[in-house]
Amino acid sequence: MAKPKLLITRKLRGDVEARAARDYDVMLNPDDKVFSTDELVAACRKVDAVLPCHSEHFSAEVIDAIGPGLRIIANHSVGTDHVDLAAAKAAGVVVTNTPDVLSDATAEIAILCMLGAARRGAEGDAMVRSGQWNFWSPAFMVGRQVTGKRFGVLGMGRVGQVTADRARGFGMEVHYHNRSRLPAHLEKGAVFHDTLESLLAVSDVLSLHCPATAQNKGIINADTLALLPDRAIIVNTARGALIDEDALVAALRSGKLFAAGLDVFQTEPGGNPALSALPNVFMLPHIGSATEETRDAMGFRALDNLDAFFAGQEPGDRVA
Ligand code: 8YV
Repeated sequence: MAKPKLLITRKLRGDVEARAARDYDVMLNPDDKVFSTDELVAACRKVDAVLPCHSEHFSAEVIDAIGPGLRIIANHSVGTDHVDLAAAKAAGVVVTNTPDVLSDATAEIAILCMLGAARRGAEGDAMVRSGQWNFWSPAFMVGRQVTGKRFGVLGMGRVGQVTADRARGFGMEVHYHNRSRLPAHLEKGAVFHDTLESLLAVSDVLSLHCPATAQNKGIINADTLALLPDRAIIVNTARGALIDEDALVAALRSGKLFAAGLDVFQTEPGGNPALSALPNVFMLPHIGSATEETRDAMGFRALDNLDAFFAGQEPGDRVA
């Protein structure tokens, strides 16, 4: 039987591409070129399945333009906001994601962002790197300590739960808001808040771990930032769309926020020059899941979903 035709849109690690080439008639992208929308549509028209990253956008128009040949979008990501799930469902295209396998890596980056923000990591690094470190004093580069502070988690899914575990390791008290309260064995003593407002009021550090659904877009804005304790710290490793960046810049400039640690931005790649201009922002280029181990695990998980689909089974991580 002919192998299913599979497009892998971006360059993945060697073992993942080798497994894909063994089991599929695979179209790779060895130069890691970013597809234009037209190129994405044209390439997807030639295959039964696509394994994309969050960098490829499957809007309703794109799904419609691809037409009936494409049977499954097996994402190499936990987030699926780059795919119009309703349109995919209506077109009979199955969609999967890669949950669980990136929770540890993303939690590590969230903690890095928190510490980088609290301890003025960007400022300190820039000073030493640029040769401008010519002074030391006990009053110099004083940051905020996270020990004993309240760690607010917005979205207590898998990444939120692991990040909360890591924050407990720093002696932080965990609070969270989620659509529903977790059972005690997952909550692990964290304080549940049934409203966002109630969580914000106690979050010395607020870490975002919710998906960028239409409802959540801009959930952190001038009104919600005002509810945080003065000199709070914001960490975002989820999606840039969750934050109104103009409001964030204003809160960082005014001192309402002590600092922010950001791995994601409204504009990616690129970021936001107004945020880059602020010394109290610690920034990374969307690398939450970028470890050797996790990249392999994400690729294999996406292939597991494809294997199940083409074996006539329900893929484990079906989201549409
Ligand atoms: C990935 C992500 O880097 O999984 C997600 O939703 O944002 C990141 O882990 C990216 O999507 C890789 O495809």
